[in-house]
Amino acid sequence: MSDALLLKRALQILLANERPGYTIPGAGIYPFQWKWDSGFIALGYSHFDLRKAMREMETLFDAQWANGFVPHIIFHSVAERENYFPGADFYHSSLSENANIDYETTTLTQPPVEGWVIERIFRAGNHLSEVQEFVKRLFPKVMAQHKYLYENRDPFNEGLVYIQHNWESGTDNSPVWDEIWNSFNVPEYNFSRKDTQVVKEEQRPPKREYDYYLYLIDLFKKWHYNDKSIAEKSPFLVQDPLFNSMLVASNKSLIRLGKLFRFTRETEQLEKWNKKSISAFNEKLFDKEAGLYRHFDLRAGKWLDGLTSSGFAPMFAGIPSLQQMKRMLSAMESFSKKGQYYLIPSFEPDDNRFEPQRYWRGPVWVNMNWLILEGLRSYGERTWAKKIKEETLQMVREQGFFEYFEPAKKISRKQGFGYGGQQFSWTAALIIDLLNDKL
Ligand code: 9WN
Repeated sequence: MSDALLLKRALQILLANERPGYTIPGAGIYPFQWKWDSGFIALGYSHFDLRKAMREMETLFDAQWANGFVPHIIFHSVAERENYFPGADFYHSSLSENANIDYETTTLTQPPVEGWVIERIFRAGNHLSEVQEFVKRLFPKVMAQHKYLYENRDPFNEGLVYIQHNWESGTDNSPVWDEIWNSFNVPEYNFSRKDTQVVKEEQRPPKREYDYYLYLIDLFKKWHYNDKSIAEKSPFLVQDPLFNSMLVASNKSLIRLGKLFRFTRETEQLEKWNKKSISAFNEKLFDKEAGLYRHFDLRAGKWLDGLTSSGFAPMFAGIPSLQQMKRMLSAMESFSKKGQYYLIPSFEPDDNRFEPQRYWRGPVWVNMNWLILEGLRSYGERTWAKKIKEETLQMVREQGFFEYFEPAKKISRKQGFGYGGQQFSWTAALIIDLLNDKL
């Protein structure tokens, strides 16, 4: 497929997934607005329609809570209620004193990509007063989100924030969570899965894992979604390298924007937060032996077991030194299984828990590839960045605009399809970005 055709398809997908004021990640499987998806989607829009890009972000922040928290799903459409589980009635967000009263949302968040997304939108249209006004309007909202995270998700004041649920990581069923699930017991829940009606079971998390996901939310409900109680009592409390990288990268973007738009007090605060975050990040999460960053379990007081593509995300935020970055390249090489796999499988292929078709336990994801290649480029590692870019385009050409992808090149060539949702928005949005890129 030619680049022109690929671009045309990508544009068609984004527009087909557009709803009034927001864009769904994928029809059938994800019928509402998702937080970090909206960030990648806005980036795609910024190449051809800045208004759509700005609106995607504005709609997301309309659902922000009183304490700055930004929920991970906004259940805009009543008509789609029956098509996703767990929905608004499971979360029961009004149990929290901070919940948004105008929108039905979840009570979990997702990686804070908004700061750097807004900077990219600004760069795409900085000469336009409409875009400048947008930045001025959104800056305090993104700032409020960061304040929420630093004040409520960093109980030991380390500069690293924790996630309270696997759905907050964006990498839902990564094998790194397995040992947490093995550390406690939960009841069997009775519910009807919606995801497995549209995607094959072997590509989604098993039912027993969903019981754990739901149980955590039930615990939080009991505590009225109070972060202090969650930090004190919940069995799931993790410092995630992807989530924290997005926070640091967004801090950096806000610092640059804050200087331009004279948010002086905020810029000083962001600089303080970031200095602390970056040094804690390197001291606590970098695994010298493996050559990449790890997840830290605050409950057990140790790294979680397993190497994931999230461990490469700190490059996007400029966190590793040049020497650490070089070390990460050899880790990346081993994820490729001597070139047999497309870069970058979501989980280390030599680990016996690796599953090439199952969601975040092995398949390649376009958003992770995009973050990592942007990170490499910022270090001047053009060869690797280009390699990931080309492999990503090739994989999408062979398999289509799926949610996630078969890593084995041999199978990819023959099979002609990927996994999970089809006509997936962030895959389309980021392909638009890659095709517009000069790399
Ligand atoms: C739960 C929408 C989202 C992504 C996540 C991805 C998946 C949801 C689900 O889909 O998660 O949030 O129901 O499986 O893991 O990263 O934002 O695309």
